[in-house]
Amino acid sequence: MFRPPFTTMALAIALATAALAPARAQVITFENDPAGAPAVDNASLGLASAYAVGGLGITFGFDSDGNGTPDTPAVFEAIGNDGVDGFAACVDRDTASPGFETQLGNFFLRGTPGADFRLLVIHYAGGTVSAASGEIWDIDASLPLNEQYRVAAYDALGNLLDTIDSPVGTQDSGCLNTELDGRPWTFAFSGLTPGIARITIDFIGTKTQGIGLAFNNFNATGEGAVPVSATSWGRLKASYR
Ligand SMILES: [Ca+2]
Ligand SMILES: [Ca+2]
Ligand SMILES: [Ca+2]
Ligand SMILES: [Ca+2]
Repeated sequence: MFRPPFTTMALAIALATAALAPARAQVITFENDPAGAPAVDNASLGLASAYAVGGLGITFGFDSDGNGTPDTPAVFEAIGNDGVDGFAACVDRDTASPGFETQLGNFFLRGTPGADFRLLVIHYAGGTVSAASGEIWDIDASLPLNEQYRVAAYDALGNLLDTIDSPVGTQDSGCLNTELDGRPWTFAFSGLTPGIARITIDFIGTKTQGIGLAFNNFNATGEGAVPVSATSWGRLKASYR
């Protein structure tokens, strides 16, 4: 039977969208708050405000005094230079290097800029998972001082399951940087038993000020899925008209 090209293309797009849907649902992109409302620049993500992923509740917060309990909310940060920002990169503040714009989206999660934030705590309520991944953006340096992060996974009893250290930023921030300026570094845990109940991110670089954390695309239940933004789909569909 003759099938017009448009119908074939529409079918292909529908199938691709359906195939992507489950993975996208699991990735917290920080484009929306846990209630589903669009993120707002500099707005706090409440310490008890949980993203629902499957039957789990995922919360984020900074433990700034090191007592084991989050006390300082994380903050939604809009891309671009808007006065209070999360990172400085070649193109502009809070702006992805070319080719990484879709991966960053329009928002990410940050801490309060300044001194060491101590610890970002990601907490799972309602169960545990064996795998998770996420992105830390713009790991660079203010030579001779550098940036580096340590990501740790713990079980429900507080036992350490695994640790992943980021690369060390060995080049200054800016356009001469060939490492991670304006780019993501992805950590991924997998196959962990008895299951991850808490993930922490600690700054372990040598910098003592100007330390930030730009966090994005947290896949709470699996590894390494990069979301396809609504904007990209819109453009893709428009290009086939
Ligand atoms: Ca994002
Ligand atoms: Ca801002
Ligand atoms: Ca910004
Ligand atoms: Ca930078």
